[in-house]
Amino acid sequence: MYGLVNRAIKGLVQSRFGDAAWNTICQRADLDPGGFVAMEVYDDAVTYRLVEAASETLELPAETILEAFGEYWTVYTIEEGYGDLVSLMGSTLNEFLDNLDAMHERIGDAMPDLVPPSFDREALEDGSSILHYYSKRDGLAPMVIGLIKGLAKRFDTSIEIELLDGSAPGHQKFRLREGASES
Ligand code: 1DX
Repeated sequence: MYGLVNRAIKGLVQSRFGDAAWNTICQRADLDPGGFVAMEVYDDAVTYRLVEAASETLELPAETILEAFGEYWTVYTIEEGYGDLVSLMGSTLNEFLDNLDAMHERIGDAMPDLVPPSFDREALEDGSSILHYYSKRDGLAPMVIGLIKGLAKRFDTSIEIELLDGSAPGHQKFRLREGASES
C-alpha cells in the first residue's frame, strides 16, 4: 500500500499513545521509526506487521486498532489535503458511499499502483442498506467499520453498522442503518 497508509498509522499511534509507544511498535515490527514516504509503495506486509506490533504493544485486539485506524483515516486524509476530493464526492453519507469507486478511480489516475477496494451499496425497502465490500486484501473488514463510522461523523449523521455472515473470498457484506442511535 502507499506509504500514506503507514504514515496514518504512525499519526494515530503518536497522537493517542505518544512517541515512545510508536518507537516500541517499530522495534517490534523491525521497521525504521523514522517513517514512510506517502507516495512510495510498500509491501502490504509492512502494514499488517505494524498493526500486529501495535496490537501486542498496546494490548488491544488487532480489530480494535483497525477500526480506530479506519475512523482516523477519514480525518487524516482531509488534513493531508484530500478534503476537496472528499467534498466533491458527496454531501451525504449514502451519496459518498455510492461514489467511493469513482473516488478511487480518480486517485488511481494519479497513483497507478493503487489497489483500491470496491464498494456497492444496495438500498433496501426498509431504508437500511447492504454495503458490499470487495477487496484483494484479507482481514480489513474492521477497518471498513471504522471508515464508515468516521464518514458518518463527517456527514453529521449516526449509523449502525454490522458485519453480516456469509462472506465469500474477497467479498464481505455490512448492514447499515442510518439515523440509528449512536453505537
Ligand atoms: F469508506 O484494501 C472512505 O495503496 C471509505 O480492502 C473507504 O492500494 C474513504 F499517497 C493519496 C495517496 C498517495 C490518497 F498519494 C491514497 F499515493 C485513498 C485518500 C483513499 C483517501 C486504498 C489506501 C488502497 C491505499 C483499504 C483501506 C482496504 C478507502 C484504505 C480506504 C479515501 C484507502 O478512502 C482494502 C493502496 C489516497 C487516498 C481515500 C486506500 C491503497 C476508503 C476511503 N482505503 C494514496
